Amino acid sequence: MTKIKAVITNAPDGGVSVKTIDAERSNYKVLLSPIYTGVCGTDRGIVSSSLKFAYNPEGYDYLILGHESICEVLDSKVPEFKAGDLVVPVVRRPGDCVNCRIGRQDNCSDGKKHEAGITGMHGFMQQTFADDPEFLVKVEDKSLKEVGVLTEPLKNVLKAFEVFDTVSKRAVFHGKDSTVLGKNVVVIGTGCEAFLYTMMSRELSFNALMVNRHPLSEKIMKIFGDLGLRFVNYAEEPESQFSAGIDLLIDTSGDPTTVFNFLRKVNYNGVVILFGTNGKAPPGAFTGADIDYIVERNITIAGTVDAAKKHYIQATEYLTKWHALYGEKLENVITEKFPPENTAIFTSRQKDEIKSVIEWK
Ligand code: DN4
Ligand code: BGC
Ligand code: ZN
Repeated sequence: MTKIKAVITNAPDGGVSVKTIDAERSNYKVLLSPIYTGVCGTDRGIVSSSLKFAYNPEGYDYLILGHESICEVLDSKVPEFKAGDLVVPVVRRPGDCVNCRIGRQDNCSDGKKHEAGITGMHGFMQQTFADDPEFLVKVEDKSLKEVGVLTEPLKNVLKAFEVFDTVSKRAVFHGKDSTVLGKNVVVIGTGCEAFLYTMMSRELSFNALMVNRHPLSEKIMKIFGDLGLRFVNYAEEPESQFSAGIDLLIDTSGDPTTVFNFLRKVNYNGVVILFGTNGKAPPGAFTGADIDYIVERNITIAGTVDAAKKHYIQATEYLTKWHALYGEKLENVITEKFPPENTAIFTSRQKDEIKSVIEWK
């Protein structure tokens, strides 16, 4: 048994804290230590209990947090990995349904999958942990030691674009030149996932715009501006910003009122991707006229969660490309690094935050 530090929640005394636990670390295939672990809306939802689906692993009265991680291999007993490799562990672990059995536990059909740091499985916010090679994605580019922590949130975006590709085929979505040039994506929200959706939309040649209901700080405007990303404060900007309509609407806010306000601007054969979740959002008014609008325009609304291992691999490839293009400008998206003991970061978004991470020394 070794004593290790872990960030835990869901214990009988509530909240979030750092606990020293006894851990068995002699029987492993790959032994890992985290370099950075990201904190996101999901972690905060678990800690505040607004996300009702989180639960502790069997036999435990607490849950070790952490699902966004970049780790170093400490030791490996399998040929695929060696000490010093950079890896990202996969969040979702398969149950026994047909989707889980083909490596698509992101589309689990009976809810019996588990998610590290979320549902029934300890997460990656612990000084060392063991994992199976099947659930590890190698990050070949060693310069991604920092931004590699964005692999996990970016994999969700890649799956969402796969969903978009599938559902947009019901009618011709592309332009006459076979591209999406001139097609408009609006991303609701300005957090890390919204940022990654906007980067990816632009990568795919869409016109991409991030929106929020308030102005952004100078610091965040500069980070987005340096990366050439566009933002509109919809509470102040004129409607003309959206006069060409929206071809693909992506929501990261989980706010029904905002989603339906923007949905009313979606073009014929448009697609709406619902991604943000917010159990505490006030109900929105959804009318018969809204149903008419959606029906008459063949609008597709698709929810999407998680992603498959192939999306993690694609995410490392895009991060390698973007890091080579933007360097420090991309690194600035990691807006602050905290020690594990700073548990206040789990209670609310930090000022000027895009991605806050825990740094494991
Ligand atoms: P986040 O950093 O909390 O981002 C949420 C963003 O939505 C913030 O920028 C909010 O702005 C913004 N927002 C809230 N209300 C509105 C509104 N009415 N109009 C415009 N913007 C608004 O969280 P994240 O980026 O880590 O994740 C985004 C969401 O996706 C969360 O709800 C996660 O639970 C969910 N998520 C889903 C999956 C999945 O389906 C994976 C990861 C995350 P402000 O209020 O902070 O200014 O697999
Ligand atoms: C993770 C997903 C997970 C989801 C659960 C997200 O933060 O990125 O992998 O499925 O939370 O809602
Ligand atoms: Zn997350």
